[in-house]
Amino acid sequence: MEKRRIALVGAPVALGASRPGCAMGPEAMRIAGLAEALAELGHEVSDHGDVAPMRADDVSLEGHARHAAHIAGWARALDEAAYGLLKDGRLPIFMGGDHALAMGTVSGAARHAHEQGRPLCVLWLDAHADFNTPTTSESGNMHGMPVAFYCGEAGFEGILPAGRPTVAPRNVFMVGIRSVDARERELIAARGVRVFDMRAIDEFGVAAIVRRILAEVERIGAMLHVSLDVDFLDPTIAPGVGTAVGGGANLREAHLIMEMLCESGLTSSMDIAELNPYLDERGRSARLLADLAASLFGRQVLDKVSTLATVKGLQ
Ligand code: EXY
Ligand code: MN
Ligand code: MN
Ligand code: MN
Repeated sequence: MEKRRIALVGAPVALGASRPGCAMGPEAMRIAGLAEALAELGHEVSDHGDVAPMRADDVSLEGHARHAAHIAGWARALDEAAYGLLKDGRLPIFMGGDHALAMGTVSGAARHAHEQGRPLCVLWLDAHADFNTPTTSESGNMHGMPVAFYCGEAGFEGILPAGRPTVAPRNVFMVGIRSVDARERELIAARGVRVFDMRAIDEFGVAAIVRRILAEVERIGAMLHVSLDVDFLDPTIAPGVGTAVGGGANLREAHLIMEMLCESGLTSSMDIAELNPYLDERGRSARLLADLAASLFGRQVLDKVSTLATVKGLQ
């Protein structure tokens, strides 16, 4: 694959979730050797350290949104970080941090794409839809709201300057979904978000689904932000997460998605969200995430051409 200028950025957002621990995520990803794994593949890798939240005392939201001003400060800082790094020709990987981080990272990516005259697509790998608003949320946890935010739903006014580019809901592709609140379900259906739940994975397989998504991204000439929530994976392989839901993606499905993303060359930015090292088992979730990121950026066990030739020889 083409050699990329990859920028690692820590985003230790923690107050979007109710269980503490996600603030340790970036450090765990560093210890798991993410930078080294990517550099070994020939990419230019730089670690930009951890982002700090900006001030956003001016923000107060109607409804139920815990720590709204603090999360707004993160959204502002991460929007700037994503936008600036992309503009500089880098491929940022944001190491979370709970998923509220995507309010900023995706908004920054959408702003950059808009300036390039291109749409932004988002591949949202998650057990959850994260499409609540302060009005619909039962928990008030803002890590359940980032997609609604960057798609421009009402209720988040004042977090970023008015008029910022949003993501068209039909350009959001959710894969692995298996836990959606009642009012969230109505919203994602009404807005036309494209959802491939676990049932779809079981029925069609991840290859058919991802092929279709990538063909659409290519067709519309979009940039692609990949947002990987640890709870997309089955908790038996990735226990280091506070919102585990059984029946998630297995190791082979997750690697296949990463390998297909790699072959497409379409990924322009990425989040690794919700890693909670306090709940992990001796770093195994962090190591798995580093392995998956390495697959996305070119690691393969065997050369695909020779593997296919062997398969052909059997026919
Ligand atoms: N839908 C639930 C809520 O809004 O509280 C659960 C959200 C979990 C969010 C995790 C990060 O994906
Ligand atoms: Mn999530
Ligand atoms: Mn989730
Ligand atoms: Mn692999």
